Order: sequence, then structure tokens, then C-alpha cells
Amino acid sequence: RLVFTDLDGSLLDHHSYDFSPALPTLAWLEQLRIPVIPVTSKTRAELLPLRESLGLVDTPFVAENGAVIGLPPGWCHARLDRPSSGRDGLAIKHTGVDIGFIRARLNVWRKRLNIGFTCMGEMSNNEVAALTGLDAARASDARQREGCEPLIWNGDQASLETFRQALESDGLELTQGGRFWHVMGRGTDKGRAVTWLIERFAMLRGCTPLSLALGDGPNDVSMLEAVDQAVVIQGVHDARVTPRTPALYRTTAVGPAGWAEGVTHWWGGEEKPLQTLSG
Ligand code: 2M8
Ligand code: MG
Ligand code: MG
Repeated sequence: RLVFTDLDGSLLDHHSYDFSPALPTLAWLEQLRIPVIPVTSKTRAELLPLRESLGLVDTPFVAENGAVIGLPPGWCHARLDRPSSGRDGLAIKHTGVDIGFIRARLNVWRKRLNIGFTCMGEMSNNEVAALTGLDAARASDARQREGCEPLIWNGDQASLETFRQALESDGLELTQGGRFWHVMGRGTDKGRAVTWLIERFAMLRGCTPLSLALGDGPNDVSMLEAVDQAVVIQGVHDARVTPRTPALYRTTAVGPAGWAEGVTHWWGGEEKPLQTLSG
């Protein structure tokens, strides 16, 4: 079995980034040796300390909406991957378009279409901190982008559509997170990264895992459609999240409490006998 999870607004509270309501469920999954894989729009720099505090150092991660995939040694293929020589031994895969190209095209379209938006890369650490509630060090980590640029949109709906079409002509696409719009390479999304990891698991272990995913935002839809069982966590924003998938559960609780509710809905909790959870 595998669990794929969004972070902000899902495993982490949208405002405080607290995850304590999910701790008993995380501990239960760890006891069952079920990998919990973060799939987020956060950067690799943000994820490295977060994985430590969540206790998820042996599992892969997906950063920047699928543009960056990190594989711990246990998930590496002997010939296909090159683990770093550092302590974590992670192999890093870049699946998308380089951030330099994305930023250059954003500048071109802003001038040409005369539209208003502010990219995260243009903000100071303090500005990002004030917008998101992250502290200055974490805000600095959030600005270390590799393949996905978050931006605050200041225009109307009609120019957003024009902007989307302009980006498409560059091979780029737009998706919506909690506070930001995110721009990345076409074909880069959470769903493709999740499918890739499920295939990698099957290749290494010789069996297809039962997969569960949890998310709260529009950028989670592709991930929720890529797994066997899906959980939409009650969101704090009004964007309707409607994955087309037969096995869908919507939580009543928000954030990490909703996360625990969703896992328990599909797989039960501590009270469930372990042998019913084989495979
Ligand atoms: C951004 O991501 C969230 C995800 O939903 C958003 O769009 O609101 C990213 O920049 C991420 O790197 C950052 O940690 C997060 C902070 O709230 O905001
Ligand atoms: Mg989210
Ligand atoms: Mg997210």
C-alpha cells in the first residue's frame, strides 16, 4: 500500500502548518510500514526539513507540483538513478521545464498582455512570509524554485484565460493552489508524478500497490484521479475540487483532522487488525 498526500491544507493546517491532529494516524501507518509520500507545490528546500519533522525520511517526495521527484535509496533503481553522495542518498529527478525559462516567459507575457501579477521569485522573504504565515527562513526556502513558479494574480477572469492561452503556446500551464497560481511545464502535474512512483514501486517490488491519495485543492485533482482511493479534504477556500474517480470520500473536518478522517474512512484506524491490511 501507498499513501500520497498534499501538504498545505491537507496534512498541514492551511494557516498554522500544524500537523499534530494527524500524528496518531501517521504513527499507525508507520507501524504498518506503509509509505506516506508528500506530493506538494512546496520546493525541495522546504521539504528536506519538513520530511524530518514528519518522520518521512525513507519515503520519496514530489515537490513543485510534480516538477521535482526525490527518491530515497530504497526507491532507486541500480542502473537508472544516481543517488547523491550526501547523507540522505537522494536521487533527484526533474520532470519539467527549467525555472529560468518559466520566469523569462512570464516577464514577456506580462508586458505584452499588459496584465498584473507578482511572482514569488520577485518577492522578498518578508513579503512571502507576510503572505503565507511562514517564518523568514521557510519563506526563503519557498523561493528556491526549480520548475514551478507561484504567482499572485491581480487581474480579472477574462485576462486570466488569455494568460492561460499565452502560456500554453509556450508549453507551459497554470494550476491553482491555496493562495497562489502556479506555472509549470505542460504535462507536469501531481498525477503524473504519482503514476510514475506507483510504476516504480511495481517495478522494484513486482506487485501493484493499493494507493490512497489526499488533497484539498484544484492542483490535487490529477493526483486524486491517479490512485485507487481518493480523499478530498474540506478546504478553506471556495474552489470546488471535483476529481472524476469512483472511489471518492469528502471529509467534514479540515486540514490534518480531515486527513486522519480520510485515512480512517478507507483503511480503518488503530483498532483495525493488521492482517486485514496486507498488500
Ligand atoms: C505555495 O503553495 C501553496 C500550496 O497550495 C499555495 O499555492 O498556497 C508554494 O509557494 C509553497 O512553496 C509554499 O510553501 C506555500 C506556503 O503557503 O505556498
Ligand atoms: Mg493544499
Ligand atoms: Mg499543495
